Amino acid sequence: MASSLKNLSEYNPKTIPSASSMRFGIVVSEWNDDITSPMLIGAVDTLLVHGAKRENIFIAHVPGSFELVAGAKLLMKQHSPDSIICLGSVIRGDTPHFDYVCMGATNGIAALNANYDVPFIFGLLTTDNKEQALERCGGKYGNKGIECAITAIKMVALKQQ
Ligand code: INI
Repeated sequence: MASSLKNLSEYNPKTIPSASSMRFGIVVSEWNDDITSPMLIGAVDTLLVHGAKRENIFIAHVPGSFELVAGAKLLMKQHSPDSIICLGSVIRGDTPHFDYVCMGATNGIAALNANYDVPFIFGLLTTDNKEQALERCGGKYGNKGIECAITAIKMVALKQQ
């Protein structure tokens, strides 16, 4: 299991660069919003804790995880942020739909990273059930939104070096 050994919220704050001059986009899926809302809060709070200004965080809500890529492209066009965090939760059901949504979002986010000179952060929870998702949006394995915010700050700092 990808996160069985890692708490997604744990990091050493001393190693995180200041985000005070950075601009961030966050695109978040409304599907499973009981999962994605705490991820969004975790991401925003973490950016603020590390110095980002509220007016430099641009948030777009999209209907489902399949729309994360289109939402990220819109944010890019409208606000030109230094990094975009993509947050979604796909939970396996009885049909192969799960696989197609995961594949579309994952390939799309990878393509954005390849085509833009900006880091797009992969905050898509892909779980077999709701319990696993709850464990990763503020439960026993931490909050994926926090991990993504830290990753975004680190990637912007890497580019600015
Ligand atoms: N979208 C999600 O973000 N999570 C899901 O679990 C999900 N399921 O299970 O169907 C889901 N489907 C919607 C999809 O992302 C698109 O919004 C829809 O297909 C319209 O394009």
